[in-house]
Amino acid sequence: MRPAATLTAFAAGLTAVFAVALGLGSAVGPVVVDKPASQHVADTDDAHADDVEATHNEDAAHEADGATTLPGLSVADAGWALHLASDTASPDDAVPFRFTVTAPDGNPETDYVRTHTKELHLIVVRRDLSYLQHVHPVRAADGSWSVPLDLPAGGSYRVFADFRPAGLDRTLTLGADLSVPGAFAPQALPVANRTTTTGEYDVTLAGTPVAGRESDLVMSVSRDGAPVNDLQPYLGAYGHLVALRAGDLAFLHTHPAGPIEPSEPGGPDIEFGTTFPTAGSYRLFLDFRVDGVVRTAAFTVEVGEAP
Ligand SMILES: [Cu+2]
Repeated sequence: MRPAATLTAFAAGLTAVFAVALGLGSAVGPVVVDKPASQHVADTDDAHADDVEATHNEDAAHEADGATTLPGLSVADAGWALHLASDTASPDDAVPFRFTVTAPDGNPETDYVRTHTKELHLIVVRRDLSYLQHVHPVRAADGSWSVPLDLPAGGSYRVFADFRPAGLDRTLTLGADLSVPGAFAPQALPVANRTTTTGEYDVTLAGTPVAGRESDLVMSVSRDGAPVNDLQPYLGAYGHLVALRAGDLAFLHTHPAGPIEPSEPGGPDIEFGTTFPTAGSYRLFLDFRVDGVVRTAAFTVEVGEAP
C-alpha cells in the first residue's frame, strides 16, 4: 500500500472502532463522557431505567456485577455533572476552591435534598490515599460552590462531590481530577491495620469485610486505654466513614448502623455497613468528633472474596 492509502485505511479503521465504542457506550448506560446540555435531557430517561435498579448502591449483587460505574469514578451521572472552575488548585488555602454542579438542563443545580445535614459534601483525597479532607462548601445564589482547601503538598488529587439533587431519588457522587503544583513524593498504601491513632485517641477496627455484600465494621474509640463514651453527634451521626478502593478510588457509600439522628453522646463503638464491590485493598477514613474537634482515623483493609 502507498503511504496515503495506508493512512486512509487506518483512519477508516479508527472511525469504525470509535463508532463501535460510542454505540457500546450508549447501550451500556451510565455515561462517563460529559455531553452537551442538549443531550443531557434525552439521556435522563434512558438513565432512569438504570437508576431504579441502581437505587441504591447498597444492592450488593448489582454493585458486584461490575456492570455499573461505581460512585466517584465519573464526572457526570444521570444528567448531573461536576465542573471545577480550574483543574489546578493553589496550595495556598487563602484561594477558595470553586466548582459548579449542573443539572440535566445544563444550568447550575440550586435545589438539593440535605443528606447528613448538608446539601453537599466535598471530599478531596490525594491519589496516593495519603491525605483526605472532608469539607462543606458554601453555595452562592447562582449555584456556584466555594470552599477554602488546605492541601498540604503538590500532587494529583481526586475531588468527590456527594449530594442529592431534589430531582433525583438517590445520592450522586461525582469525581474529578485536581492537580496541585509543587514537589510530590508519592507514598505507598500503608499495610492493613486494625488499630490507629489520631491525636490522643486510639481507634480499633473489628469485622471481616468480604466482597459483594454488606459487611459490618465496628470502630471503637479509646483514650489512654479507656473507652470514650462522649462522642459528639457530627453531621447527624457519631461517625462518618469514607471508603475508597485502592487503584481507582471508587467511592463506597457507607451507612451508619444504629441511630441516624443521635442527640446524646455516643461511643465507644461506631458501626457501619459497607458493601465492598470487589476483593482488594481499600483505605477507610473515619471522621468523629470529641470535645468539639473533628478527628480522622485511617485504616487500610484487605477485602476477601465472599466464601
Ligand atoms: Cu460532609
